[in-house]
Amino acid sequence: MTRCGLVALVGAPNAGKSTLLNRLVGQNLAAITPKPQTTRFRIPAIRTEGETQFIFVDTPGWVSNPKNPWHIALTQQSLAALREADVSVWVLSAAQPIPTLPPPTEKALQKAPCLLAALTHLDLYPSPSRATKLAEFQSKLTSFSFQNWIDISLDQPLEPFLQTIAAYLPESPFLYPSDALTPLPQRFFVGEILRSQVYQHLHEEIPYGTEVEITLYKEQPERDYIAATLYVEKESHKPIVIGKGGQMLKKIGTAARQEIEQLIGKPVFLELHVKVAPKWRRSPTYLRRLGYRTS
Ligand SMILES: Nc1nc2c(ncn2[C@@H]2O[C@H](COP(=O)(O)OP(=O)(O)OP(=O)(O)O)[C@@H](O)[C@H]2O)c(=O)[nH]1
Ligand SMILES: [Mg+2]
Repeated sequence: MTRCGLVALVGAPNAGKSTLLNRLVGQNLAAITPKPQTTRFRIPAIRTEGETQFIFVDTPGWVSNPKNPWHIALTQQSLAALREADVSVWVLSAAQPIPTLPPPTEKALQKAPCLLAALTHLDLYPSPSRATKLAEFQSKLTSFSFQNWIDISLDQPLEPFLQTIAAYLPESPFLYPSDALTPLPQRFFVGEILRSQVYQHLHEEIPYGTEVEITLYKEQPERDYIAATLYVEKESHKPIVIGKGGQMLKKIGTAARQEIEQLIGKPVFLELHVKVAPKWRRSPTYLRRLGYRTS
């Protein structure tokens, strides 16, 4: 009998959820940056091994002190992933303080049918303090019933983690073909690449206040044609994203185009526009348009 199920990767911003997702499926699907709130939507990614199919779901980091409807929409996605999951993995960074949780998230984690703790960033500690750090997390998080604690920092193998999860997955036929990687369309990942380039090239509030909409994705035999709009929150942000003589937008576009071409394996024509969506992070209408569920 085969096993198959949803495995939610949840946690605070910057905990290392997307890094773990990419390691688990051996592909750079989710954007990774040193800045928080890199992931904004749920990203399912599939790994099939023998009789087991894992459907991992990367999620946006939850926001402990939400300041706007966007923060709430981000947190809601990790809650939705927890509701659907067969196994929930709380990704905890040893480089961050023991996290505070938004109350609905705390409840959801306490109710999760199967909860695992996965520690990241322990590679930053030499061996005696590595064990102490792990013990410190275990002693502070006693109100949750973890089935297991696993160190999945960058220097650790993934096998013990995969074997533990496999044991908790329900018996079920596979939900996807065994060579499937993700049910999301390529244009979603094009948006991710663009946003990660915005994160890498721009600083302070700008990356958080920028969202990407792919407005046209035309597949052609020789060269795909993609048009995208970068929405910024304020008129004053527009010239920063565009740069002097269009230099910044050009840099972002060139770097993104190269990554997109690697992803899809053929040349791409990428057209970028910058528009102002006033205070989009506070506007349910803009949030819905940009793909967020606001209720
Ligand atoms: N040293 C070390 N760095 C790590 C580890 N895991 C992730 N990182 C780094 O931590 C930073 C954040 O990683 P992400 O995977 O983007 O974190 P995330 O939880 O997906 O963050 P959000 O999407 O913003 O919620 C990146 O700079 C990673 O390279 C780890 O185990 N050890
Ligand atoms: Mg992420």
